[in-house]
Amino acid sequence: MFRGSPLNSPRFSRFTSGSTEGKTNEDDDEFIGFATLPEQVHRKAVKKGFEFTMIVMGETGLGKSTLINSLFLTDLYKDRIVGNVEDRLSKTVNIEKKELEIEERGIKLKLTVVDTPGFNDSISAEESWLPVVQYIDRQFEQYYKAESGVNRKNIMDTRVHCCLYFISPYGHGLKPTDIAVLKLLHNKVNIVPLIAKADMLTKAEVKRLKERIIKEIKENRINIYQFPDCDSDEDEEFKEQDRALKEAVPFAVVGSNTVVEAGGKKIRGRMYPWGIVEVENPNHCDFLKLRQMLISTHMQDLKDVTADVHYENYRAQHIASEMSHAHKERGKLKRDSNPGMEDTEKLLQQKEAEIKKMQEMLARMQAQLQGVSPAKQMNGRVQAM
Ligand SMILES: Nc1nc2c(ncn2[C@@H]2O[C@H](COP(=O)(O)OP(=O)(O)O)[C@@H](O)[C@H]2O)c(=O)[nH]1
Ligand SMILES: [Mg+2]
Repeated sequence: MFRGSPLNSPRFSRFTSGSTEGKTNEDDDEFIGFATLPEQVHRKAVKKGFEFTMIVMGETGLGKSTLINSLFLTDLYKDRIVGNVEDRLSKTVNIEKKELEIEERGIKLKLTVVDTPGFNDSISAEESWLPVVQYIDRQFEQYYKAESGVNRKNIMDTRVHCCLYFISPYGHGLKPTDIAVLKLLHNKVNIVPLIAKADMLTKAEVKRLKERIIKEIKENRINIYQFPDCDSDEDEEFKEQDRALKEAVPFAVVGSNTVVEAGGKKIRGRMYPWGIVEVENPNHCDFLKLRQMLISTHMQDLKDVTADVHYENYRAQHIASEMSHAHKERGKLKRDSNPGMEDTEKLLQQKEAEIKKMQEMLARMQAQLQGVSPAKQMNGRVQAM
């Protein structure tokens, strides 16, 4: 009858007794409820969806567009009809944004891949990489404006979270152009270095080139994306996977737009007279490691580093330049108003000088008048007459 009474409710009695006996499902009642916070965050994030943007950079002809296609545009969406990629792929001449909405188990991901023409070692190289740097800056600028605006609720985050940087397999490491471009980019975006067309190299050559590149990156103080440390309480398998991932940098990749038959299976690969290089075979290249890292293990960290380090960097610089601009303007204002002030002062000084002159004249005249007797004055006047 009085089931609603708090005194009689099982919840109240459990609270006071603290007994752990006879726990039932109703024990959940004991919680205030904030344990559902992760769930709430999750639900909200899921509703909003996730956004991730990456850009590719490096010399032309290193297989950037091919790798993008291999990574995302076709095999991730087996149901999607993308058409024959080989036909569509031509030399990239402009910065091209490719957007994809992916949904997996109800979770939406808006993936943007920015393809760039890359550069070649010609004199006009700067002309080709500068637009990329400007593109990255522009996304920061847009975000900054949106963030300082009135409607901050639904900001579209187009900031670039990752830059896949392609290094030639033919050289002996980084070229001077690579170093210059990387230095322009490294404080703006997470750089993930790749050895392009790894099928051109033997296993030993890949190993040597990787060591060389890492050494040169260090020597030139280039900041590439640092993989976060693995939690010590993770299981051994996870730790091993994490170690292997870190050791694989720069990832040696192979891209292909063709599906070939191997052992009765259709696989993405490159067919040579002596055999097939399989894109998704971990013994052939690091393609799978790269894709796993980007999509399933490090996407959120790449986003966090972008927001906490690169964007904050931009924001601090932007505010500093705004302040110095304001400072200059104020200085200019003072200087601008100076001539006016000087003019008035000069005028005042002139007037004062004139007044002083007249006063002196008056004083002299008075002195003259006082010094001369009235008679003389009269005489004078008479004489003058
Ligand atoms: N050997 C080899 N060739 C590749 C690979 N990826 C792309 N290619 C070829 O390299 C050429 C240039 O590729 P593309 O993707 O247009 O290069 P981008 O200029 O960097 O975008 C094309 O003929 C591709 O078929 C690769 O992993 N290995
Ligand atoms: Mg291209």
